[in-house]
Amino acid sequence: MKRMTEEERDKILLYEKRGSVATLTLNRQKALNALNTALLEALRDALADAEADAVIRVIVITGVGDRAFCAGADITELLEKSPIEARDWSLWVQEITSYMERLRKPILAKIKGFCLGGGLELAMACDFRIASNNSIFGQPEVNLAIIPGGGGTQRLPRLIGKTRAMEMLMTSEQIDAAEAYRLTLVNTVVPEDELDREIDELIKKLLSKSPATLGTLKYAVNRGIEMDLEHALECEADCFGAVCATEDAREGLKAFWEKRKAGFKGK
Ligand code: CO8
Repeated sequence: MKRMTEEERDKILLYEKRGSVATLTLNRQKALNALNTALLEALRDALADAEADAVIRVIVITGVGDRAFCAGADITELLEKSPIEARDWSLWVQEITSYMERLRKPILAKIKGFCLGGGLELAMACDFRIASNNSIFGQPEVNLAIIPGGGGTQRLPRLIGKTRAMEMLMTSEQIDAAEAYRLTLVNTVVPEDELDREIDELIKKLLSKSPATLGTLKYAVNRGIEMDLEHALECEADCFGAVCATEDAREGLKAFWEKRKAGFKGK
């Protein structure tokens, strides 16, 4: 597949680094930020850049404008795919969402407006979903006589339970932010004008922790949750041992003992 130039990527995805935070903004406002291949490629490349940049400690994914975080996969592009191409594309999208879960930095979805189909699949691969009260969530694929292909059939039941997930998937029911919060599909719902402040407060909390510890914690949760309990607990113990070997853990434990604020270096 042809690699995009930086200039092309800048148009379809806004990628901004400020201090320790990288913000990736889906920038297809006229198409309600629908995910086409070019946008997904740009997203994957920006995530890889943010992962490799040691200064970056938190990643925020959002959509441009007030109407949509993302209205799903680009339907015009889907029309052109043969069944084999569709299967390969689904696997490729799943690789990106699985990569987001493996990436050892917290990823926050900042959601306003529609968060549908592939958009919800993208949000579900993030570690936090912070939504404005005008957000709408759903997996409307069956209305198009297709099914989710970016992890929705698996991550939705894992996040909210099989009963309501099956209902949302089969009926294409769209739910508002309050219901999404009730189902624990999102972490927080706030009025739109408080969204930035809410995100900033969360980022502040995350930046006060050891980045190495948060990375290992994310790994333990995302790896362990797919294992049987015996192996998951072993995975947790391995991770526990690994963080205890860090300078930050030494500093954290020592600072508690010395009744002072810890200073973490990410080592
Ligand atoms: N793809 C392409 N274009 C879109 C999409 C989309 N998913 N959604 C909206 N648009 C475009 C519209 O075509 C329209 O363009 P134009 O102005 O040129 O006609 C523009 O965005 C604005 O949309 P509407 O005029 O429809 O705005 P409304 O306010 O009337 O409706 C809705 C908003 C309800 C969000 C409506 O646009 C809609 O239903 N969109 C489709 C939602 C949908 O079905 N999403 C699922 C897509 S399939 C999918 O995601 C499968 C995932 C598989 C793999 C994972 C990939 C990441």
